[in-house]
Amino acid sequence: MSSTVPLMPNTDALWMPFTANRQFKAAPRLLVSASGMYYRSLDGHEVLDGTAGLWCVNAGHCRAEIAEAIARQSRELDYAPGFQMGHPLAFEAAARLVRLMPAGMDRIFFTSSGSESADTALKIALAYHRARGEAQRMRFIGRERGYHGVGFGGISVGGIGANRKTFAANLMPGVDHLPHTHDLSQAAFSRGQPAWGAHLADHLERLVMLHDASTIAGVIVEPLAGSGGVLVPPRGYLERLRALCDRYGLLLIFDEVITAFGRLGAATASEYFGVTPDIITLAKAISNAAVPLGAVVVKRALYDTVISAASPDAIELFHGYTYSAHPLAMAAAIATLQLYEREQLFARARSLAAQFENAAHALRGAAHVRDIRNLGLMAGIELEPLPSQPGARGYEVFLRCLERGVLVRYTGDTLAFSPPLIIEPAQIEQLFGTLAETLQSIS
Ligand code: PXG
Repeated sequence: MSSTVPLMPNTDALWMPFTANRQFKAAPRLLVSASGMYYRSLDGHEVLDGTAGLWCVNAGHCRAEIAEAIARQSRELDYAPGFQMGHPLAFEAAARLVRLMPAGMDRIFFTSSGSESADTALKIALAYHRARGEAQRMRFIGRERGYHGVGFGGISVGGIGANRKTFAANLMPGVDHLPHTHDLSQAAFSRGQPAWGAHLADHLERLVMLHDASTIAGVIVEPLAGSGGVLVPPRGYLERLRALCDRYGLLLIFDEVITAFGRLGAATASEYFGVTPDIITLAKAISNAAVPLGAVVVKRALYDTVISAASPDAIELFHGYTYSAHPLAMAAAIATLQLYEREQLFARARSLAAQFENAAHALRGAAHVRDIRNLGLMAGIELEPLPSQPGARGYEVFLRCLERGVLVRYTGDTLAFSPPLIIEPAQIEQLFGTLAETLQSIS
């Protein structure tokens, strides 16, 4: 970590994302370095990272192997065009990624973010149906409280009202939504997957009746919804979605931007739940967030269908990004995947999950807590909102925890925990212990 003390910069020029800019700039919170489980703040405090950045730094911060791979690559090949040209690391990264994916899902399209992955997945689904001669399958079914990034495709299938309302007039047409699965009267304080709620998948059947299967391209859900408040899928729910998609010829897209790479103790949520979709979107921990990177994983049959529908010399999919398979991102991904394997971090997450669950659920009965949800190394603790001030209590708890040296996320009044998978048992206790103290101290 740097020994010189950085100064508070002038904050005027930056328009910050998903941030209350004026509130932040009145009292900025700056992080200046990081290592392993900890950030260091501008004012010199260590902060335990209870969120792996934004659910993305699964191997912990500033890992030397990843940093070195990026530095080496930046000197050797900084950039190579990805259209009609290639470089070896792109193929190597794709091949390595395939080894972690469910059997048969072995074709990879690289993007630079989860938002790009979501929009790419939707476009691939459309291209697939068109290639099969069913171009009229253009509708998508998303889910309330779902988050699929901030592209127009992603906010259209997404189900977070605040992210949609400003742009409502220009959302993608032909989108409908399943109900979310959150119902405190039925499933509050469930440990792991709630026993209640599998029947909510049957709303897909209702939507198929309404729109007709022949107009629907696919269904996109997060297997476990993160940003919407850590909503764990009810037992049997994903299985039912899969069966209905099969029955009606709909592609099932799992947005695994948060859930992949060990968060649940397996390489993917698909593997963890034993439900294989047709398309998986990835980002975040794919490169340990050290360089922006996303990917879309598709079943071989989908790839083959799209590829073989075009004449042999033709571009099969008119889609891609300047930074698809960027050499630095490829180097970071390869080093990251090697690190996950060498340190067996997915198994580590699995072995810590029971302690994590117990530590989270120990807050049952603490002041203001109205629900606790968890799976793997992910937990959501939902607080009673302050009267007519939704989100205010979540924000206050976030601030007070930060003062106590622990970074948590809040989404509305739900606190979200998703630490790096290298977390130590004592740090798990610190995480939830700090929250317990904080809850006791606020009104
Ligand atoms: N899909 C899912 C499931 C996500 O969680 C995205 C897509 C978009 O990824 P990009 O890389 O375009 O941001 C995400 C991102 C939070 C939070 O605290 C969550 C995300 C991003 C920022 C904050 O809930 N998820």
